Amino acid sequence: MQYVNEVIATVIEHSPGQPEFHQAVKEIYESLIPAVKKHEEEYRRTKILEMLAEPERSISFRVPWVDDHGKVHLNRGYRIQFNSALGPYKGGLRFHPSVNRGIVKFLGFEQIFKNALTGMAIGGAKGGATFDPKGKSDQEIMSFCQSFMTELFRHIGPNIDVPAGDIGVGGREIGFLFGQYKRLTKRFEGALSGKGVEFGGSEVRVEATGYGAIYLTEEMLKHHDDTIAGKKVVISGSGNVALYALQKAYQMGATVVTVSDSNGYIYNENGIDFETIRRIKEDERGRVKDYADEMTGTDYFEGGNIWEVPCDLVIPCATQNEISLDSAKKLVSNGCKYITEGSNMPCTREATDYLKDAGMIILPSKAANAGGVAVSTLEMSQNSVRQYKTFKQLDRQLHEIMINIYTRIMDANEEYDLKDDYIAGANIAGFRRVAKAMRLEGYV
Ligand code: NDP
Ligand code: 2IT
Repeated sequence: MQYVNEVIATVIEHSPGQPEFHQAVKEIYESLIPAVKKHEEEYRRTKILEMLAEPERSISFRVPWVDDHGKVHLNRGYRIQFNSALGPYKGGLRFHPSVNRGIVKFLGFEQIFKNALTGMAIGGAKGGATFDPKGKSDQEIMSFCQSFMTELFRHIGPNIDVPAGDIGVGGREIGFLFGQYKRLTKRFEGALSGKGVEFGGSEVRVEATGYGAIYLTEEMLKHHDDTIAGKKVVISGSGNVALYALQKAYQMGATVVTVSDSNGYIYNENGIDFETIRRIKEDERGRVKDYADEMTGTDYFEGGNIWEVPCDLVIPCATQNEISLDSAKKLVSNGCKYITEGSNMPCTREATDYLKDAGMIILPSKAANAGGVAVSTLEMSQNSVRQYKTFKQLDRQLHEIMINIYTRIMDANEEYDLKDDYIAGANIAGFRRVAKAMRLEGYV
């Protein structure tokens, strides 16, 4: 479609050197074509697609800090406040050496549509830093987080922008960030989500992304007269999302045979034990290799390709573009039927196209990992009315939210006759809500 292609070309031209952002814009906008066609004149006139691809505000800043030996380090921090049509900016912070403007923009752009899909009152944002938390002491992490917040605090707040965790940012980092926010502003308020439950954090936030991914998978499988029980599952990564996807999949009767980190993967045909891997990763900050060293019957494959392991359902939970075209071919030839995207944009464009053509059923990250930001938003609500909800209440709410996301996707699919194209359905359902809010608020 000409309008969509023109916008994609302009976005690429105006954001050189940001391949992940280009990939996200191209994938989302091409899938919106049926919905854009319906309102082409209005969308062209109001430049809605151009507007959506341009962040409302983009902040980058220096983050100096001092290590345990007195050496000075310098990293770059980002916060990209992409769209506030639906509510305060909302989205995670990523601390990883690969972070750059293009990666933060792709994540922030995806977040607009994901947040819209939850049906909640949250805009889209993302942030992060080039900092590598791996191997750093708690004191060094605290020093970095305090320096990061010393700039960020002036840009955020419970009704402005509420950051949370992502790769490299978990409960420990959010605690240090929150402490510094409080010191600088004199305010004890919900300017961050993912806090410890002792100081305003929500039950179920730690589990939310992984659990939500499995709840959505269950809905999808029901629709295909199938169940999670009995499935052989490959999960990549061994961080927050991977661990709790593993736990919930196990509780529902599946066997998760792998998890991984950037060094390699572990395999056990009888399944990976949740409590052991959780202790190694969360309490001891260890590696997946430590699990294989401790548990007989588990093999460790240093540098191995996890996508070669045969399975029925694959749940990538590490990072973007972790599934290449070659890996997609391996998954299909090994008989894998379903993919639930835990990580954001885990497949390259070529991999996605191949998987679709091969008939693989894809639950896109925007829907599959939306449980995290959804419970973050429940944390914001609890903070604003000083309320505490129990694990059971929130787990039930999360489950309902994931079912509603599935329904929204199916409604869009039905309206545009998209069959089981969950990617297009999720994008269209999210887009429609944001586009309408932007129109009602006055575009310019
Ligand atoms: P964590 O930092 O807790 O875990 C990340 C895991 O992925 C680690 O095992 C890490 O291995 C691995 N990993 C990260 N980067 C790479 C890389 N470049 N190559 C290979 N392995 C890598 O992050 P999360 O679990 O929070 O996030 C995982 C994914 O889920 C991300 O895509 C994130 O955007 C997405 N997500 C997270 C949400 C959340 O609530 N936390 C919500 C929605 C989406 P290693 O330790 O070796 O680096
Ligand atoms: O990608 C994501 O949705 C997140 N990292 C979680 C964002 C949040 O605000 O909880």
